[in-house]
Amino acid sequence: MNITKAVYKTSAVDKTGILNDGVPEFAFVGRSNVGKSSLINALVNQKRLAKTSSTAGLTKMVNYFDINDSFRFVDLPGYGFAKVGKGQLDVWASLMGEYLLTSQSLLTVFVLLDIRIKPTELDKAMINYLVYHNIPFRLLATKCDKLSRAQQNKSIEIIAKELNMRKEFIILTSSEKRQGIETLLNYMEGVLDRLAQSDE
Ligand SMILES: Nc1nc2c(ncn2[C@@H]2O[C@H](COP(=O)(O)OP(=O)(O)OP(=O)(O)O)[C@@H](O)[C@H]2O)c(=O)[nH]1
Ligand SMILES: [Mg+2]
Repeated sequence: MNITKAVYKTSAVDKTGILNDGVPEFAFVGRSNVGKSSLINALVNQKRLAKTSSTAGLTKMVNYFDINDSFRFVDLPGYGFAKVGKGQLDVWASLMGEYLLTSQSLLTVFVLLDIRIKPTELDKAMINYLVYHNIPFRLLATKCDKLSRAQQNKSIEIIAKELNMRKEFIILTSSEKRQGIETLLNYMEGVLDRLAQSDE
């Protein structure tokens, strides 16, 4: 699949802003700074569609991007940002919960994990939440350019074991080197094709 058009649509700061107009969505979640916005930019081949930052906790809203006039990417706020106070954490949890549970056209949630870091309790909580609520998801390892191929293999085995998943379930990516971008686009194309068939 080629992405030929990608435009910012809107942002939701609370549940009233969550879109439910039938357009299929792929959402990106993960710890703050894991590389969600960078991955969206790599997928659409633009440098600055989704705002990225070396300052953790930049994306605080649910940001929607229209892709090829037919589906959406949704950049979700990162979790595990140390400087966030309890009040803000509640806002985050309620916005995320609202998004994940009420989005009728959510096709897949991509859970991003830094290839160099063992999954945290928050990563596990997120995955358990998706399993519990029967929300389809895939795991993505990010920033793979930071490791050699041999180290990537080793890390992916550790991560898979920690999460009780098969390592084939994790797609290795690098926004910097465009590793895994085509695999990810093909995966999404497959999901969209199946949706089109089920609608016929
Ligand atoms: N080397 C390398 N750095 C990356 C990669 N992806 C992201 N980064 C860097 O990691 C930092 C965070 O990236 P973002 O895309 O802003 O992360 P995010 O998950 O959107 O963060 P929040 O919006 O704060 O939740 C930036 O400094 C990026 O340049 C990658 O594939 N390789
Ligand atoms: Mg971001």
